[in-house]
Order: sequence, then structure tokens, then C-alpha cells
Amino acid sequence: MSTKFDISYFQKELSTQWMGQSSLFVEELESTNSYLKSLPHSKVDHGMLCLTDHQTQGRGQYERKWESESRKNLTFSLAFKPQAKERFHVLTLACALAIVDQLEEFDDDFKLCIKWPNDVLLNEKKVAGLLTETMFAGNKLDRLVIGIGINVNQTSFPPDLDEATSVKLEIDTTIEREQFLSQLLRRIEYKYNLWQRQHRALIKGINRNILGYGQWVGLQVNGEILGDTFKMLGINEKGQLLMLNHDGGIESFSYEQIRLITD
Ligand code: BT5
Repeated sequence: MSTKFDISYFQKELSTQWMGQSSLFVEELESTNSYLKSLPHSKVDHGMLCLTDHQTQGRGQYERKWESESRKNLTFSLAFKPQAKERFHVLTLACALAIVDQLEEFDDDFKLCIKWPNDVLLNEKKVAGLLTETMFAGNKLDRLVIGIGINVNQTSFPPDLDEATSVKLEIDTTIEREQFLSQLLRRIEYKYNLWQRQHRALIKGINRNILGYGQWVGLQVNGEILGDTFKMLGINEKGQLLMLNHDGGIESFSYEQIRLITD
């Protein structure tokens, strides 16, 4: 029997300054991202966490689905109210990097990487996905919501998710979700501060862990597969992906434009 997420234990374990200090646990929700977006501005604190144990309509990009077994995993969203009006994709990747750092602690032999634009792979399978959404009031950013799904203790996946794995499947140990999340939020808080200060170390950290870095890869740009390969040079401070073409020119692509073909 899986047990309910213990929010008071999690709060006791949490040692951040602000990240997740305001938190909401709802046993069942359609989507934690949708829920945090539906709240009025005054009810949403910077760094607010919304977590559910049973997400009935978890979303990925382009209305794709996020499927997660109840009470086994982590499905949550964080709300941010940053000063910056751009570079949001760097922040998404910073959260992905925090997940990589956290998972590295479990096993030195884990093969971990960030897969552009918003996945974390563990031993070449998807262990986590991130969904970032923005809400504007006029041209002013009201909030940024980063939704994170991490497969923690789920041990079987439906046949259409044969590319999925969980931490438990890889190390055969049940993970305490409350402790896992409290540690992860500390890492995310740290990365957020680097992001806000536009610290080079963050971009370097992301590039060191991004799948395909320094390799020649195929590209799909605006839905079209290109004939040529490009050498991936990593991301820049704006979160654009830099690609070297065969003529020695460097091209930059935004998050929305580009998908990598690494196999
Ligand atoms: C993502 O989208 O990977 C982002 C997922 C974000 C989920 C979180 S959970 C909390 C918050 N609330 C929400 O409603 N969403 C966020 P994308 O890159 O579009 O990938 C979606 C694809 O991942 C699906 O089409 C499936 O192929 C696959 N998928 C679905 N569930 C999965 C799982 N549990 N593990 C691995 N892959 C999965």
C-alpha cells in the first residue's frame, strides 16, 4: 500500500529560505499547473508549491499527457514572480539540472542528462518532465509556473510509456518522497539564485549535462527535419541553443523552434 504524501513531515524537513515555504497539498487535482494558474494573484507567493498525489489530467507540452500512478511519484508545480521578463527557458533547464544533481546522489553509476527542451533522462529513459507556463497581466509578468513530474517509486508503466523509468526501477529501493522533495527544493532555490544573478556557472552546468553536447546531431526546426547535421555548442545566457553548421557558421535557435534528433 502506498501512503499519502505527508505534507507536515515535508515542511519540517524543508530547509529553504523561501522556495516551497508556502505550500498547498491537495490529494486529487486535475493538474497542479492549472491549479496554480487559476489562483488570484494575491494568493500566490513567490516560490509557492502546489503538490498532488493523484493528478487526473496531468499535462505535457502541446496538450500531451503526463501519466503518473497515485501516491508513488512527485507531481507538483512551483510559482515564481521574478523581475526578469525573459530567459525563462534557462530557469526550466536550471530546475532540470537540480533534478540531475539530486539523482546523482543516489548512485555514482547513474547516467543522467537533460534532454532538450525539458526532460531528464536516467539511464537513457525519461525519469522526469517539466512544463513551464507564463501568465501575463497586460505586458507585465504575473507569474511563471514550472510543473515537474518525477517518477520516483512507480515500478511499472503502461506499454505506450516504454521510454519511462523511475528511481526505484533503477536502484530497487523505495524513496521517501517528502525528503526527496525537500532536498530538491533546496537545490532549485540555489539554482534560481544563480539564474537571477545570470551566473555563468549555471549555463556551464546545464551544458555539461545536456544530451548531445559537442556532438553532431540532426535537427527539426519549426516542425521540419533538416537535411544537414549540426554540432551542438550548448545554450547561451538567453536559453537559445547554439549550433555550428558545416560551413563554420553558428546559428541560434529558440526553445519553441527546435527539437534534436540524437539517434
Ligand atoms: C513533459 O512534457 O514531459 C512535461 C510533463 C510535466 C508534468 C508535470 S506533473 C505536475 C505538473 N502539472 C501538470 O499538469 N504537468 C506538470 P512532454 O515533453 O510534452 O512529454 C509528454 C510525453 O511524455 C507524453 O506524451 C508521454 O510520451 C511521456 N510521458 C507521459 N507520462 C510519463 C511518465 N510518467 N514518465 C515518462 N514519460 C511520460
